[in-house]
Amino acid sequence: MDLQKIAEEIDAHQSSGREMEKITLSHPNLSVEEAYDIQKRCVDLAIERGDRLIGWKMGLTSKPKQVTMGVEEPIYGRLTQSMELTEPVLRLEGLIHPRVEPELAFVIKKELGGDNITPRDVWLATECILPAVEVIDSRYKNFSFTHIDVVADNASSSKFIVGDQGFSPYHTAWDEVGVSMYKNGEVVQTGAGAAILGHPVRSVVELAKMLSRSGLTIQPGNVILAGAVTDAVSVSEGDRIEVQYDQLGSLKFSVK
Ligand code: 0L1
Ligand code: MG
Repeated sequence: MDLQKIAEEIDAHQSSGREMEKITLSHPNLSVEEAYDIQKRCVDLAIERGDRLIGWKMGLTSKPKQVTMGVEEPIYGRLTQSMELTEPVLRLEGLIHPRVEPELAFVIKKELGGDNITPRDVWLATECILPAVEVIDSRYKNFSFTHIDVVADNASSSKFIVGDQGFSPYHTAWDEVGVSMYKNGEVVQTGAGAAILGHPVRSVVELAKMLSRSGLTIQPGNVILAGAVTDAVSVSEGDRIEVQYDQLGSLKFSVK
């Protein structure tokens, strides 16, 4: 199987914002390892065009989402510089069917890796935690895919925004942080940090373990989107999104 050719096809759809058929329809025997290989090749193509790897995201971090997908572990994706919104505006150009979900982001200051790391190791390696919102945008028609498809499509990574204020890892109990998401002034989702694998720190532990299977580590300076605190919500032109986080303030942006 030509993994590079599959990566080039997905990359073309990621870059142009055109939807595509699931790759498992034409390649039903792909393994999870091959799907991560395709994911890496896609991001390498973006890096060849001048983008830069700046971190990682964890997806399918809530039990209900894992059950829906028929998987028993989360998935990870790669975050690049061009995905980060540097002003509070989400532009729809180049996106297909974006959805937004409130998250917590870890900023890492020390290399983290290995298959036996603990939450204590993560706390020692964390510079700060930031409120964040991820914009997911599957390249597949109708946002419908298998585990293999979504891994190859970089775990639906598209855009993300983080708050300006970083908080000490010891600022609060992160599993108890309550979050309310508003769309055009109406509450559309509520949740708490515990939705992320019981505690967001467990998501970083899991990421380090999953990366170690491929000989990779989390690097100093990396930002990690730990996972969704609530279900994702579709957005369209003119929407105003505000997410309020207990003890962390709020994050707002508009959709244009
Ligand atoms: O970030 C996420 O939890 C989403 C991961 C991929 C699944 C999806 O696109 O809903
Ligand atoms: Mg997410």
